[in-house]
Order: sequence, then C-alpha cells, then structure tokens
Amino acid sequence: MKELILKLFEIGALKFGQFKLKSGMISPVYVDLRVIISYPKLLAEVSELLWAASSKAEYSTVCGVPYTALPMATCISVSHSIPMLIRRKEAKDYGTKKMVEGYYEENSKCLIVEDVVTTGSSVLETAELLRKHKIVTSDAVVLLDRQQGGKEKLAEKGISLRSVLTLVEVVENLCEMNKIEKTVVDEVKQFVASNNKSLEKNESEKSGFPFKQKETAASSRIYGGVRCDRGGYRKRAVLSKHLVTRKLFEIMESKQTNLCLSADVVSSADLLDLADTLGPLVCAVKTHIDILDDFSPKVVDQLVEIANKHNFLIFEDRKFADIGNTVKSQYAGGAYKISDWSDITNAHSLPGSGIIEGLKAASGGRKDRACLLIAEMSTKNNLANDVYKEATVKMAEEHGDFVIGFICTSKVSKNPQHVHFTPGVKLKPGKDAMGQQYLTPDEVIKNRGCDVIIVGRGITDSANRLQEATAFRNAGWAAYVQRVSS
Ligand code: 5IU
Repeated sequence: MKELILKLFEIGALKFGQFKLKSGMISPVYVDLRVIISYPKLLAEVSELLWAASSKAEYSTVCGVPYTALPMATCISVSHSIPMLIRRKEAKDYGTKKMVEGYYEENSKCLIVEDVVTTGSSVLETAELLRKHKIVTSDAVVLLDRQQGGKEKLAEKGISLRSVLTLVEVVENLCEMNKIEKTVVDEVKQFVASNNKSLEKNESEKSGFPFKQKETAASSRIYGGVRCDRGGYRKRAVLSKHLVTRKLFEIMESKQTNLCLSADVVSSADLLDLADTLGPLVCAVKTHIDILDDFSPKVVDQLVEIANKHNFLIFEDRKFADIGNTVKSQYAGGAYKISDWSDITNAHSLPGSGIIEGLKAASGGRKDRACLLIAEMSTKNNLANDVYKEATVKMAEEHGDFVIGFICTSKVSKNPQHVHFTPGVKLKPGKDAMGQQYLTPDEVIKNRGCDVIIVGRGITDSANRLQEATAFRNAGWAAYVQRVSS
C-alpha cells in the first residue's frame, strides 16, 4: 500500500494545505483522483486493488459512479470478465431514454465502484437508480474513504462499503515516508475527528433541551428490558430496531423538527418547489402522488434527490386497504411504483394482517421501507373505536419488521419504538367543511403524546409558506421540549 500512496502523492492526487470544499468547509487535504487516468499502469493497479478489496462481495456486474470511477470499473470488467453497467447522469433525449446501459437480469447483483467517498451521496444515488431497475446493490468499493460518515450512511441504506485506503492511513504512511510533516497528520486527523464530532456536537447542541434532561425514576420506565425516557427522540433512535424508525428519530433530533409537511398539491412543480423550500424544516414530506395532474416518474426521482439533499423521509399517504395480493401490486407496481421511492407508506388495518404480508412481500424485504397503520382518523364521526384501535396496535406489535407506528390523534402504543404521526393540525383548533378536525401542535405533542405533526393546508394555503412552516416547526418542537423536560 505504501507504494500506491506514494505514487498518488507524486502525481498530485493528494494535496495538503488549506482548501475550501464545496460545503464551504476548510480542509487540510484535497483529493483529486481523476488524474489517475493519465497513468495507465497505476489505473490498472488501482483497479486490481478495488477488485481484490471486494472479493467477499457477491456480484455479477460492476458499475462505476460517473465519471472518475468509470475507467476503474472498465478495467475490473475487462481483466476479470465481469459484465459492466453504465449509469447515465442524464437520460438521452432521443432513443430509448435508458438510465442504465448494458444487459442485466432482474434481481442480479451489482458492485458499485467509486474513487473517493466523503458522505456517500454519489454512491447512494447510483445505488438508488440501480435498485429502481431491480438490480440488487448491497456492496460498494472505494479507493479512498475520507472517513466522514459515508460508510455509516451507506450501511444505513443496506450498502456495505469496502475501501482500499482510508484518509488517516494515507497521511500516516506519507509521514512515515517523510513526505509530510507530523503536524499535517495531526491536522488531518483532527479534521476527520472534528467532522464526526461536529456532527455529534451539532446533534447534542441541537437536541433542544434548554437544560440537561435527567433520567429520573419518574421520567423513565422499563420497556422490553430497555430503560427509556418518556419521549426523547434520541434515545428512541438508539433503541429502535427498524432502520426507518432510527433514521426518522435521528433526523428529528438533528434538524430539531417533528413537522411532516403534507404536500397536497396538484402540480409537480409545486410539489418539488415545496419540498425544496421547506425541506430544511421538516423530518418528512407526505405525498398523495395520485393527485398530481402531471405525474411522471421523473417527479419522484427529483423528489428523492431533494429528500437526500435536505435529509427528510418521503411518506406516500396511500392508505392501502385491500387484500394482500392486491396491495402487493398497488405498492410495487402500477404507474406510481410507490415502494421504489417512498420510505414510508400507510395502510388501514381493516383487512387484517394479510395486508401487511402483501406490502412486505412487495417491498422485497428492503429494510429501508416501512408502514404506518391507521389506528385513528382525524375526521368527525370516524368509525375507529377502542377495540379497532387496540387490535391495530396488536397487529403492529406482531409485524415490527415492517410496521413502525401509527396514524392517530393520540398516543396509542406504549412501545417507544412506535412512532405516532398525527394529521389534522393547525395553529388554532378548528375544522373544515368536510369533517376534518384540527388540533394544535401543543395539544398533539405535549398533551396527547404523539411524535410527528402532519400539516397540510395550514402551510400550503398560506401566502408565506416558509414563514408558516417555520411557525409550525417551532411550535411542534417547543411542545416536544416541554414534554420531555416536564
Ligand atoms: N389525513 C388526515 N386525517 C386522517 C388521515 C390522513 O387529515 O385521519 I389517515 C391526511 C389528509 C391530508 C392531510 O393529506 O392528512 C391533512 O391535510 P390538512 O392539514 O390540509 O387538513
């Protein structure tokens, strides 16, 4: 490895000094592996190392993340007779409009090849596109891991990242070879650590507790052998088994928001604009994809991109209600292919547990897909009574690998892993002309013990949506802070 590191240093692929990154952050190291293509021997060597690093992965095709990793994937393909796929960055505007070029079989496995990983978002983008084409992507390999959370982020999405080199290993070796000073090594190590730390610190500083929350006998209880506070999203993130629940609670804590925007608009442009403008303020965006007048698969691609950019979950409010066999096709197929792009969907418990089996089957066992059961509705004279509600909670308990919580108007389950989403929220109580009933964020979060407020017209009908969304976000978060610190 020493030789490789030295060569990379010598060709200027690694530079040390003060560099302003895309994010605005000042980094003591700059990595530019594009230059490798000017050194064919090195390119071949690097590709062999990438191939060797992924020897434990199972795959029948390779796909490079455009552009730098494309020649690396090509070398692996040619040297080891492994068919290659190319992921387009933009669809051609003529011909077949394919986003993935090359022959593949449904459910075949593909190894993603990348040159450098920082946050993992480029690998993830490629994985999501391949997954959309029903290509299994559970492994990726990278030449250099900058150790800035990418590996962990990808693991959350079910992708195991192997690397040939890590940044710390690179600088330690260069120092041993007297190429850089020890002070530079320390600076880089500090940069790596503070990047991770600043994430942690951000989270804890942003936890929203004006005074440190103490876990007292009164504020905590034992659930399933785990001691937890009554409502702390952070603790619940840690003890939650389901990936989506963990992710949701983590987003809520790090962005300090329990607001889910109900983006009930009829134009794609309006939907995307809302998601992009209000994305920083929300933990989730709820869609009714079938009310768009101008739906096209491109809209959900763009929505996923925006969700990644602003770190929120997508929740398609489909309210499945049919037999298992039918919802299976409704969830994965049809025009909308909901399971491809929506992290969360919801279902009525009315048909019994077969509906969950059907949805689960359609999700293909993906761990990053989850469902909420409708335990209660916000509307006047709805038919959900206590017996129905209790049976719904029991059904959720029995399907914890897919059901993560409820749509409800008050806390229905004591299981801290269950998330309670509440629709029918405005800043003042009230109703609409068709049976909708509104509660305030304070009532929903503080008094009724729910976790997420779902707000639609309270925001979308406002002349200043950003201002209104901020007001809902602040009200929801303040109610949460009061709940957990009381
Ligand atoms: N929604 C409800 N009540 C429910 C369920 C879903 O309002 O019981 I289940 C949906 C409907 C709409 C959003 O998409 O939540 C609420 O929108 P408004 O905030 O505009 O009322």
